[in-house]
Amino acid sequence: MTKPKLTYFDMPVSRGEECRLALHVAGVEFEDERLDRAGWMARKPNTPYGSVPTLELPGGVVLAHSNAILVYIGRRWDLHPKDDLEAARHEAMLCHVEDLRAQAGPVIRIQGDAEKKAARAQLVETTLPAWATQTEKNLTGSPFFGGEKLNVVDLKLYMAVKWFAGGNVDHVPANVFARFEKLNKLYETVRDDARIKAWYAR
Ligand SMILES: N[C@@H](CCC(=O)N[C@@H](CS)C(=O)NCC(=O)O)C(=O)O
Repeated sequence: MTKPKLTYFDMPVSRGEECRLALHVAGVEFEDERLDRAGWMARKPNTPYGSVPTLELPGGVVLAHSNAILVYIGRRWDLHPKDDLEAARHEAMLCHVEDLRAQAGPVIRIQGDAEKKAARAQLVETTLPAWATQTEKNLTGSPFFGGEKLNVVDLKLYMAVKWFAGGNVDHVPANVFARFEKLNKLYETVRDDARIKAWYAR
């Protein structure tokens, strides 16, 4: 094995997609392994933490947990600050996105129509604005989190906003984050970056 292998579901979303984007932006040639449900169930027991994404490196080490993978990619290919304190600030924001997923994920998985609608209304009125307000409080750079340079944290924030901005989540308006100007600017700047466009044009 000569190339790193990124393993995730065959979907352009969430933790797997942000790691793919990080490798792509870093200019790393990688194997983009995409599993279906059956493939995943067979593989799950042999992954480090029973979850994807994983990043297998030449030499056989398998990394797991999206934030660890992103920070590894960022450190190795200059998409994460070298300064320890600034790096910790970026890592806190990576955790903040995982907090959003921990809160919103279970709501999105609710099935019954009435219950789903009520839970998503709560998401729109409370959870998402509270999360975005905290995000903006810490978003001191422009257009990216750390200023003028795109880092892995920006890719993670981009995927978090894209989850809803795509307009694909019933009962959550696509513009739910639009009034959060700094976050929205970061989202649009990542979206319009030539490297990101090239990834989606493949
Ligand atoms: N903290 C982990 C969470 C990983 C996680 O929950 N991954 C989901 C997909 S996004 C998964 O593996 N789901 C399938 C399963 O748990 O069997 C990370 O950041 O990577």
